[in-house]
Amino acid sequence: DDAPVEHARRNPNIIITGTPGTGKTTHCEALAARIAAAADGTGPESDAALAELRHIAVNDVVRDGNCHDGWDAAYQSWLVDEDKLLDALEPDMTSARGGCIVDWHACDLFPASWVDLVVVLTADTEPLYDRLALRNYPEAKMQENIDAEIMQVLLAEAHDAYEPEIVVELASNTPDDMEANVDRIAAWVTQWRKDRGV
Ligand code: DAT
Repeated sequence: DDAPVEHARRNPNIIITGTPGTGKTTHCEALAARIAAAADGTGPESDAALAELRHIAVNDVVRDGNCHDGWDAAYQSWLVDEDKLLDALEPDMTSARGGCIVDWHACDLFPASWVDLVVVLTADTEPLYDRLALRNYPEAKMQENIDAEIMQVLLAEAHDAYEPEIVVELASNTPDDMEANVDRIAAWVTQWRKDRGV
């Protein structure tokens, strides 16, 4: 039947994903600043719904929670143990509070039941190349990431793993894009809570 299902979470869990360099960290930091302002009452009234959200930097969880089998020096990344990572994230992601904003360069590891919105950030080749060049990525890693972005790997991964209604693609080429994206995510959170009478 069509009876509405009571949602177990008070706040939506949001995955911010995208190829390295598309702007996940930058977007999450901007969101975290708005969350902090909403929580301490210095933000605009229109951001009130953000007060209970929190940013979980998955890279920090991997490093601090030892959710890896070491550092791959040639590739300059952790060899992530996904089972350990999911165990570390589970208490927050399945809590009644919810409201976890999680940024990671993959998304299909997260169980669909944990996820209310998947934001796939995308960037054009030119700005992405410039951003990755500044990081001094090894050539192979650079090329792999540029190729993955051109092939829209993350977008395909998100669409394979989650319902189409919860996957949104947002362009992240300019500071204006970022500002618009953060506004849009904040507005989406507000609407999500309103729809559920939170
Ligand atoms: P990620 O976390 O996805 O690897 P990031 O947030 O660290 O990416 O961003 C990489 C660099 O690009 C950083 O110097 C900020 C810049 N950047 C990200 N999004 C941008 C945007 N929409 N406009 C301009 N610069 C952006």
